[in-house]
Amino acid sequence: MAILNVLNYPDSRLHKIASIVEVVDSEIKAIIKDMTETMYAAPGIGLAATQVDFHKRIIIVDISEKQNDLIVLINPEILRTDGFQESEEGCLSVPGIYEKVKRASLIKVKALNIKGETFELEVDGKISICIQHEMDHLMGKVFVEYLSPLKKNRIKSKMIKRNKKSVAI
Ligand code: K1U
Ligand code: ZN
Repeated sequence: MAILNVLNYPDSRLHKIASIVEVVDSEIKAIIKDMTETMYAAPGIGLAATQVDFHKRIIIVDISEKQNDLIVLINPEILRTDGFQESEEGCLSVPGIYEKVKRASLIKVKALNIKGETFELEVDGKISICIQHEMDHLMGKVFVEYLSPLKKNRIKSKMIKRNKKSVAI
């Protein structure tokens, strides 16, 4: 297992569209193991393959406090949504920035698990927000893109300065 590098916003690789996983083979299982280690080490409650520069439709989420309730979603598809909720989101690719985003309240999702079996999940609350956030990453969308151009550009400038500093150190 390995801790992978998480891409920092702004980075053009965060805007790539992930492709479908054709077969859940050993390469896919290995990247999922590494993503899990990376998410738990960060720590985070979700991670999309896009964020570790692997452009296949894979996301993982675990909103439990004890990091013992991992859900792997391969080729996730939203089947149904209901209602709206607004809450503060963070992102491992935009560290230290938390902003309110409006999303669907309830989602019904279909995906493959790590064994390549199809399953469905109907969730609301925090896990629903997290899955929607991670699915956006697979489409090349970072949560700051929901904000006003003014807020988004302020965050972008802050991140560029911060990224330059961390390269210099
Ligand atoms: O970068 C990511 O996609 C992960 C992100 C997931 C997320 C958080 C909040 C709302 C929507 C999606 C994070 O995990 S940021 C870190 C975070 O929120 C957190 C970390 C440790 C404990 C509790 C929360
Ligand atoms: Zn994110």
